[in-house]
Amino acid sequence: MPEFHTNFVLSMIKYLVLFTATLLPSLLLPQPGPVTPVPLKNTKTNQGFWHDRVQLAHDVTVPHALHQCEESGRIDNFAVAGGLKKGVFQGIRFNDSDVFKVVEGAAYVLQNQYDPKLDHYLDSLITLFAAAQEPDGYLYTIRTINKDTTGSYDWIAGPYRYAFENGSHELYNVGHLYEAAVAHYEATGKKNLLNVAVKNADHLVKTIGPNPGQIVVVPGHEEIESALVRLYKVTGKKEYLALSKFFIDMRGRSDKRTLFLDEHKLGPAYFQDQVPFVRQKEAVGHAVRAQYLYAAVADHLAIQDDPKYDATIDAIWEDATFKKQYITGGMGAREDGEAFDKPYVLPNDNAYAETCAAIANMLWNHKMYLVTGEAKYMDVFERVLYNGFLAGMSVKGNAFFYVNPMSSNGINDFNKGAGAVRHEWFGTACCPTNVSRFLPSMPAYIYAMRDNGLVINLFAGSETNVTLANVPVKVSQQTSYPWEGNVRISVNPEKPAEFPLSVRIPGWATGEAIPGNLYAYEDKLSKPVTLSINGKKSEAVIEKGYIKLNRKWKKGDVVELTLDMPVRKVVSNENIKSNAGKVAIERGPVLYCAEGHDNGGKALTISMSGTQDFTPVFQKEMLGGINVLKSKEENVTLIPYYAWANRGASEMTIWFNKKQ
Ligand code: FUB
Ligand code: ZN
Repeated sequence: MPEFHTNFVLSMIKYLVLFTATLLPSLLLPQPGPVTPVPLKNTKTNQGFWHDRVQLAHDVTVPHALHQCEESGRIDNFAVAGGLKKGVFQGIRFNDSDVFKVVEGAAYVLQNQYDPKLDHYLDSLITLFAAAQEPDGYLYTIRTINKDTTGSYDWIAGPYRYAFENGSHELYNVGHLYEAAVAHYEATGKKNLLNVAVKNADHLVKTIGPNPGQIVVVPGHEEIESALVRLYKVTGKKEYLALSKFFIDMRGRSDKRTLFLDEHKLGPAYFQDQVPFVRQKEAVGHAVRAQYLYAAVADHLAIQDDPKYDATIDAIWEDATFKKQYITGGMGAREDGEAFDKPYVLPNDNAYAETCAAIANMLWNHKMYLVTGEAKYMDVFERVLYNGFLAGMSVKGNAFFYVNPMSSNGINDFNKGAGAVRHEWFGTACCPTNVSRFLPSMPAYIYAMRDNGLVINLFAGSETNVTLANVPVKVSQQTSYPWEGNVRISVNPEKPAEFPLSVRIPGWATGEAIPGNLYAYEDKLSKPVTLSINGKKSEAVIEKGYIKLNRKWKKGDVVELTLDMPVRKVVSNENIKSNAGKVAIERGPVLYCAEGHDNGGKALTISMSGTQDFTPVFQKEMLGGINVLKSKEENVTLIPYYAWANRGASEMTIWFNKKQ
């Protein structure tokens, strides 16, 4: 047999064995009993902290991002690729993804509150996407526009699509297309965008895989793995699920790794391609790529159990959460490679903690929660939500941090040329567009369904409509959270019905700052949670992070909860050298910082005495309405970390030296 032929046959056998070894066992295993998310459409925010922000997404953030996509030529790229306009490709090779991400966000906006103008505008964009798509389904505007050119576009103009996938983002871009398509279909019932996504995914199914004539590719920037699962869920096309799994299982095995340009000196670990996924043990490499991969693994586990995936993802989650996470929930300490650093290496002033990595952390943890029902994942989610994520956007919703340091001298430019403040947009606009898609989707994370009952995971003024024990039920919450710990839950089944209502009691309310021992409250004190049902005091039994109330509910039932919200001092694990001898301040889920604006221009030199006491004072007109913390004895004022840098550049710190 000629050598070429032998190699070909051998590699086919290799792929067949790998494919059978990884895919088959999972097909034979029973389904796990996961939590079911409550669809976004069922839940509406109606008052308070999150309602204001969901409204902001509709009024400001999403329109702003769409406008920026127009101004920067991102939308024109589709028109040019589709031959509807003359021009050149503008921007960076992953610019298509930004447009898809904002369309996804716009689709959530429509789900929250229908807006015919926005709906029509999206249709006009979808016409451009369809025009830019090549006849066989391929969609990547930079290549379509530059097919026949040479020079700086050589790597794109070459004959092989996906040949440079570990740098090109071809698959990353269309991953975001699929997510947008599903969200748009769910919002409008229209298939115009879904059809573009399906045509592209069908092209991928044909092109990539273990069969003769197909190519083996590992996505250089994960994202499509989760997106394919999502597309499978609306289309029922099992081949999408299989391709997603193929992408996960081929990590560390691709033949195309030689093309990788190792500018960050992380090797293939930069995109989690160092060894097969099930042999990976730590969170490594680019923090967004990594967490999108881990989120996709959780997607698969929610559909089909797989002990190897399970063990691997648990080990990686513990490594990331227990050793590599900022107090904000930020991930990826290293600027070089936008990557995870070694355990406990979490510098403060030059922290990277990309906004996208915070969002990825939430997505990953929520998906882990859906697989397991464990409160610890929602504890991490909540920490990121109020801190690492929310800091990524301005209180007005139209300026963004790409990088999120834990301290700043107010001078050094850490934010990609924007200085020490947020910027309205970036050349690489991954963060503003990720905020645009996450913010309006927030109501989807408030509730879930489990054991034929409803779970309240987040406190937010809202109402959800679900069917429990075959009875339509409306459940609503009224709350001043996160400023106060009072929550009033109304349960209104159409007719009396028995089902469990579970309420997550955040770790912070029972003395645990974060799962693991990376950060801890200096004192363990907090008053027990109080609970009443229809005005009658009831014992608040917290089991594994939840109070579970199983009873026959009737119209007008009211559950009231009070969580004590003292101001707490937080200390770090002693292995984090950058926080040695320092303390941070939190109240409820909100992490505080000192900003020069409130403290005579200085923040970095503020130190805390052991007895220093803070009083929360609500300031309605300040920074969108916040509780500031005031300390009489030292004349120190703290504001929520998420609200810093909204009044111009200034010194800021989260961690304070302890006074000796
Ligand atoms: O590569 C696409 C996105 O741009 C990444 O997720 C971000 O980290 C930024 O590099
Ligand atoms: Zn980003």
